[in-house]
Amino acid sequence: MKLYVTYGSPYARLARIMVIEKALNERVKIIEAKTRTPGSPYYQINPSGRVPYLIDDSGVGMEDSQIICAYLDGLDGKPRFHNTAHASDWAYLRLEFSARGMCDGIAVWGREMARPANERSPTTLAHETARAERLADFFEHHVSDPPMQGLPAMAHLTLVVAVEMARRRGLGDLTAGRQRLANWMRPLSALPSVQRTFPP
Ligand SMILES: N[C@@H](CCC(=O)N[C@@H](CS)C(=O)NCC(=O)O)C(=O)O
Repeated sequence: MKLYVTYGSPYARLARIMVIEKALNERVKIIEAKTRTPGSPYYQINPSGRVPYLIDDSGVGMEDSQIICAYLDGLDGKPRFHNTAHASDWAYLRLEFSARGMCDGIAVWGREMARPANERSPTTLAHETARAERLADFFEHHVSDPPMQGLPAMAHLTLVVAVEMARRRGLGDLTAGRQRLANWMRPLSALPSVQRTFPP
């Protein structure tokens, strides 16, 4: 299989974490894609131009970290990060999707910052910073909820990747002054799969 990524993408990072967690390193070749570049040869592979993108053993391509992570996690018939009980566990799902919403906002912030300084929108940057802070407050109150405890699932990985991206890209340390979130993050940030996929 081939997994197209960029090393700064939080969504591609989730797929890369899954490859490591599920010991698929031998089966999945990770390839860096050239995104956001007019005429990139990657557009011939994935017309949307986004990462992650997985081409499976039969040559079929699939886009989006949610489906790719679920696919990779389920290949051995023993999904660990997509517990079947979670599929109808609304307490869990609500948190997973809030984590994803947080990641989406921080990604928008990162994209804005990647533009030339004179093309950045201060309104967008302020809007996304405020969203990230509000969601960090939300998780400060919810990381001790049962769905955020125990073995890591996609909700945990998504929140870790979002908070680490905010810190790495310069939006700020969302764990500062949020002790429960900081304590909750520590063991997850220390997972070898999370460490090995830390963005450049
Ligand atoms: N919902 C998608 C989001 C993927 C996404 O937005 N990827 C960004 C990188 S963080 C990308 O490939 N951007 C390139 C572009 O928009 O052309 C997922 O979960 O995989």
